[in-house]
Amino acid sequence: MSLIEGEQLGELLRRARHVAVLTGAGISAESGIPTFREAMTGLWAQFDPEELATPHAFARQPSRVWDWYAERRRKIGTAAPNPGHYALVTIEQAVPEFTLITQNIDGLHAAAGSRNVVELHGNIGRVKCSREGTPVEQWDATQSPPHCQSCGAPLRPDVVWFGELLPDDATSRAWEATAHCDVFLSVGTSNLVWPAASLPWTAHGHGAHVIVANTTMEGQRRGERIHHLLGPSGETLPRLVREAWPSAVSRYS
Ligand code: BJW
Repeated sequence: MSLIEGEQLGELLRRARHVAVLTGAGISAESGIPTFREAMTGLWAQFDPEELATPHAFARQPSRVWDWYAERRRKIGTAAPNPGHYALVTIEQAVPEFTLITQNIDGLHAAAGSRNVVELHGNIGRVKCSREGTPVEQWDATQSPPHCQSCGAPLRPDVVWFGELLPDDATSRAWEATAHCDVFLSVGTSNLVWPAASLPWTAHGHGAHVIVANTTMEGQRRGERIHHLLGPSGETLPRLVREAWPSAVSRYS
């Protein structure tokens, strides 16, 4: 584990030229959105991801998959960003270069005011044709799933399922930032899903300091230039920002 803590991590952040951040479901937990893999509370405790978040599942049970996403879209629609999201906005405003790479599909980083956001796994607010991939603005909410008006194929959420490739543009922006940042912040992710899981260690391999913010050390690497902020990111990130920029005016202070 890192030997530098608190104020020294703040100093590290304050001196950074390019900060890259990878967020996962944990950063939105304090906004009331369940994570995926935590026993009892995670989304996957009630639903098997292999049954729902795959193209195969959608082909077999389109209505079940569509309804699951419709319910999550409704829940996300009532959620608001939390102090962890706002802390990242403050960092973006304070450092010369900043890239926020998220695995989340909830849109809460943009809602908080983050600007340079890379959505690796899509966005639940968008819907596309499952055959042609064309974005669809309006659909018949009484159907499950609704169908494409142009080709008749079922519509699906514009998210990345297991076995699917990540969007090209998001992938190149994420890997570019990862290779060039000097501080990489990994927030609220179990680091189990590839290729996103490789990003912190790719940054580390290029010489970056990696700060891991999570409620648990489970599954997280330790070593030189790897630092841990243990606790809910809605508390640890604002504290880190206050240590870096004591006078920062923000939504959470
Ligand atoms: C807090 C907190 C608080 C809680 N504060 N922290 C074998 C080996 C290696 C790879 C593979 C393999 N077999 C298949 C693969 C590839 C596969 C993969 O990685 N599978 C693994 C399960 C093994 N990956 C893919 O298929 C990807 N595509 C790909 O690789 O293409 C090339 C390829 C094609 C074909 C074959 C092989 C390769 C695509 C992955 C797409 C993932 N999609 C999902 C669903 C998105 C849509 C939706 O939301 O429904 O993305 S799955 C799900 O997991 C979602 C998440 O973005 C993603 C990551 O989860 P995340 O965010 O880390 O959440 P959790 O719940 O796991 O963790 C929460 C964390 O927060 C925990 O650590 C908590 O402690 C912490 N926490 N509260 C701070 N308050």
